[in-house]
Amino acid sequence: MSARTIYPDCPTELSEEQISAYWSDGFLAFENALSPAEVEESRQGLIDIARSFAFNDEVAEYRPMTGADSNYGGASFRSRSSKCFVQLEPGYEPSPDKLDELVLNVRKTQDFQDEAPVFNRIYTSHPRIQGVVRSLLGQAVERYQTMALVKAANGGVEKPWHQDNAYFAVENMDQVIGTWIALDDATAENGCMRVVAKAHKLGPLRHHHTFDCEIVTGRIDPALAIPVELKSGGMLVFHGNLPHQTPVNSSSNCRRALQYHYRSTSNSVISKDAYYKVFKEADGTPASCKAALPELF
Ligand SMILES: O=C(O)CCC(=O)C(=O)O
Repeated sequence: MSARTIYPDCPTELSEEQISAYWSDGFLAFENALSPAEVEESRQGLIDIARSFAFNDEVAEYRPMTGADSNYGGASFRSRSSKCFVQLEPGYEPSPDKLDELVLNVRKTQDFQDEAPVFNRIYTSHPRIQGVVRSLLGQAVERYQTMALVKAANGGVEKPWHQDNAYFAVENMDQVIGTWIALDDATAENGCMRVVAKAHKLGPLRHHHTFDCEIVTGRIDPALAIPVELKSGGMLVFHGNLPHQTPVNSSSNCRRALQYHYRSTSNSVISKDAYYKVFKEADGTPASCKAALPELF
């Protein structure tokens, strides 16, 4: 078994060498982007959101599970006052008297940045995270999307190979950056991020819909995947076209992460239909998640 790569501590500004490595490999990884106190506050913040939304009809609307065999089929609680929602693992049946269990079975919390000050601070003004993003996108940065991803212990589901730009709709695909921040030590066993270095240079790859939106077989070689194992507080920064995946959590603890996306201000969001014409394969075939399943995106 090869030793875990130890990444450098997260700086507040990238060196020229790090910037070139990002454009060449499609990603960079760092330890200690968040302090242990910020990690702890974030973990607690996610638990608080789930507990305050769950079966609390004034705060959030409950939508029961629609299917156990789709990553989008889990039960959810949707805020009545913001866009935030908490989606549970597919197949998990929540119950109002089992909230401690429910918080361990969240799969995704979306648009959560305004639900606790710590999340907004990390998204908008954290010196290391903003410093890295601005080193790559320039000073004029727009915030694009927030998600927190939990992989439940003993079987939390796979997020299959995809490019985040397949979900988005921007004019310039090079100007979208994802930051993925570990809130637990992320390991190959519990479902850390895996990436195919340099594959962002392949451009848009066709996605189809299986249990989730994923790159069709044969476009990338998963055998080349690099597991990006990080200590809690570490951060992966990746290009919007970089294929990535997280496997099933086969450990006995949950694996939590925050994911914030940014784009440069000059990079406009366009309509999904216009994006069909941008996010396409070399032969012109529309390749985005909306092209794969129009009704979901
Ligand atoms: O953290 C994960 O499990 C997957 C995150 C991801 O790639 C995504 O949701 O786009």
